[in-house]
Amino acid sequence: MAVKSTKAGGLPSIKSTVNQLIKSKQVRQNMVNLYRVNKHNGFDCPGCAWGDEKDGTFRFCENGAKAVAWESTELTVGPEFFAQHTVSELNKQSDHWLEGQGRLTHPLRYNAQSDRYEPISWDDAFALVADKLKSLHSPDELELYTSGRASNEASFIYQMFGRAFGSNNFPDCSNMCHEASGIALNQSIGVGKGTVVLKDFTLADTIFVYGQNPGTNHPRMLNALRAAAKRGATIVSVNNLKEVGLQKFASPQKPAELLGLETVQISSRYVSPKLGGDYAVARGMAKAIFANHADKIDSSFVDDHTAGFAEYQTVVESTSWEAIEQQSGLDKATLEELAMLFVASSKTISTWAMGITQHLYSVETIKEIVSLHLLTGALGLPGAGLSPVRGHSNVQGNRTMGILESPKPDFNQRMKDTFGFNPPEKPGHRVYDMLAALHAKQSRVLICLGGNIVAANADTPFTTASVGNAELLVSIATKLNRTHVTAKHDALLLPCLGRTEVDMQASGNQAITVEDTFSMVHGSTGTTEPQSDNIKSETEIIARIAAHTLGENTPVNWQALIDNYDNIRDLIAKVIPGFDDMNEKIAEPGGFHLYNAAANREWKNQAGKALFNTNALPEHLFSDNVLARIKQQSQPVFTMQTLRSHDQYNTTIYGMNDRYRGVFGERNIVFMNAEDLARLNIQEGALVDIETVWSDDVVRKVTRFKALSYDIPQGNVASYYPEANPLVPFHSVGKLSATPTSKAVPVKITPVAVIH
Ligand SMILES: Nc1nc2c(c(=O)[nH]1)N[C@H]1C(S)=C(S)[C@@H](COP(=O)(O)OP(=O)(O)OC[C@H]3O[C@@H](n4cnc5c(=O)[nH]c(N)nc54)[C@H](O)[C@@H]3O)O[C@H]1N2
Ligand SMILES: Nc1nc2c(c(=O)[nH]1)N[C@H]1C(S)=C(S)[C@@H](COP(=O)(O)OP(=O)(O)OC[C@H]3O[C@@H](n4cnc5c(=O)[nH]c(N)nc54)[C@H](O)[C@@H]3O)O[C@H]1N2
Ligand SMILES: [Mo]
Repeated sequence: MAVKSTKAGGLPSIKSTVNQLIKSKQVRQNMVNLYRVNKHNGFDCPGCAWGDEKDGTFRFCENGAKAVAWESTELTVGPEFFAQHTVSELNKQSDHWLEGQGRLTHPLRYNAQSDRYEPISWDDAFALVADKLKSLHSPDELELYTSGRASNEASFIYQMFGRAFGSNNFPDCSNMCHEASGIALNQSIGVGKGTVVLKDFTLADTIFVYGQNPGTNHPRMLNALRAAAKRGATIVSVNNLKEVGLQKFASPQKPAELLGLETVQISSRYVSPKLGGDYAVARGMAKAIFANHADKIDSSFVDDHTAGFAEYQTVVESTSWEAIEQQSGLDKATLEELAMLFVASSKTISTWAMGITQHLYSVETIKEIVSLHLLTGALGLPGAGLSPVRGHSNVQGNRTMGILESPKPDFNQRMKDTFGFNPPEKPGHRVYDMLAALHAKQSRVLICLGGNIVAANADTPFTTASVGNAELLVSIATKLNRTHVTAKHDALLLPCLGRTEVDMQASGNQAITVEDTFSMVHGSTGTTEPQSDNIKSETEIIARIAAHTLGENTPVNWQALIDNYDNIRDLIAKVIPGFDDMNEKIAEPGGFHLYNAAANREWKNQAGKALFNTNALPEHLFSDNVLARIKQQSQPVFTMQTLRSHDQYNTTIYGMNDRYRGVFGERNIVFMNAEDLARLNIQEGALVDIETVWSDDVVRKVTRFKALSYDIPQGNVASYYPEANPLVPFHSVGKLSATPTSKAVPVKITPVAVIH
């Protein structure tokens, strides 16, 4: 059994933070950086999207510190490095090694003959992109990918450039992440975002945390949960495996807790459903509410604000307990208890993340969670509501700025009014469509505003082939990663500033803005001097590509936008609702909150009402043809989830440890239930091969993973992302979200034969 840590946070997390800073070889500047993180006049933490009161207090978390240290390393990779290594050689290195080489400092162009990245001037690079784009047969052959770190300013001009060029192909990391949340919330409550703000966590009586590991991925959320637990709020964790951070937490900011003298019990109840079983969990809770707590149904809220109640009641009551228990893996008594906790107060918040959104039925599952809130009216009240906890620090802002494949007509109208061109109306590509189009060579140019699509997406060989097909691959990046070394034809690697760095333009050091998971928009100003004069801001790179490409047809003076980002914000104010007087509003400490209609009980969806989920529970969590293959297997088939270790930021691997889960020095791990290990006759720590069971005949396999016993339901296993991505079939995506089902892959596990 992996020896787990017994609590999250505390002294080890401070030690680990400091170690990170020392290893980054820039201790002094890093301490200054940490001090300025998430403060007014400082920069927004490039870690997660959790919000903070921007009241000037010193706040950081261990993983935010890692993100800052990783970005502000003094190590660099310039032309000499690339002269020494061919791209094929680099592609043999690990993700950890590639990024660990340091910051990119020089624009580079891939030379397929020499198989090397070679220096190019910025002007030549921009001209090259412009020439290639002008040669395309159709704007649809261009793909514009975005990862969620890009600022509002960079995202806004990026989408404006793409639309002026004629494309709606804006795949982004949300397509692999919270897509289902946006779709489900838009349809059911008319706003694709969470309805609560940080303050609500101080008022809630009950907090349900579904499919999320905040101890690692949103450590600042633990402060909110800790405070809630201390004042007696009930916290219920619904998680497939036992996560230390959701059990006990010692705050690094409280001396007694830091010294290990005191820890706070976070969850008062912790249940572990089967993977994908949350739909049935929420359905079971609803069934128990109808049966045992009908008096807690807020009928005036239901009557005034919702539609579909009667059908919902019918479909819930007709779902059998047998089906609910079988699919959730939890028994009726447990679900009745959860229902009791849920109705105990209408000041209830539900939060969720990837354990909910990366499944076949994610959209429906979220609608079912929403329905519970509609029953008791736990929505649009202080201390009550829905909180999808976003990943990347500005992924929500990207969407607000128009990074999406199918904008609404009123957005297009405002774009037209502001810029004078007709934006394309045909829906563009999401990540899934983009990779399919590149695979089929229908798309020809891929521009990546950050991220690492090759390592991040499913089915690594398929994704690699797709990206390799790009006739021109343009990566705007801080560090070298797998995507860059996947280039096969022409490619540019354009080094950009990180959020911690000074972005000096004609009018001075530029602030950018971001939107956190609570829809708070605030400024961020870098404080570290960039490692090289040759690194440009994302905003400038996009503006120059746009200026070169659009030429005389340009709708704006790009140089003016580069000189002063206030000018970009003035344009945002014209196009995006809620951003009027943006420049004045971001000058306020803490920034401003974007109005959320659902939080005010106004329903902006088609029905004009909050909608109950009226779908029947699916019979199975895999589609029929996959199920047929599963049934043909002679050996047991497990469901695998792929998750993050404590030492990584998505595809960025900081280190090889996963402290809270007791794993050190390695990542090719599969966590299994001890009974399953015994059943397969696998010794603790033995090596196994893992192979996907799918409806096609493609072999998807990873080899020599170490099997460790863990507190996880029988039949379920867990492995780290991105190492396990080759196992996730490309076409295995959420029914309505097209998000890879990274938390539910059917696999068989075979011990590696030991050769004596
Ligand atoms: N340090 C750090 N911070 C991060 C990131 C990072 O990689 N490192 N990534 C950022 C990004 S982009 C995102 S989206 C978020 C991700 O934040 P999380 O969603 O917390 O990330 P995962 O590691 O994917 O964890 C999924 C959790 O859901 C549980 N789970 C999996 N499947 C199921 C299920 O079917 N049902 C239930 N009930 N539980 C399930 C897993 O056991 C695990 O605890 O974090 C953001 N913050
Ligand atoms: N199997 C499996 N796959 C998953 C997931 C999973 O849980 N399981 N999670 C999915 C999720 S939630 C997400 S969000 C995606 C993440 O997908 P992406 O967002 O594409 O990937 P990241 O790893 O966050 O991107 C890291 C790279 O971003 C670049 N970078 C870092 N900072 C900056 C910056 O400030 N500017 C620019 N331009 N570049 C920068 C660096 O070059 C770094 O290598 O992965 C998804 N993939
Ligand atoms: Mo994410």
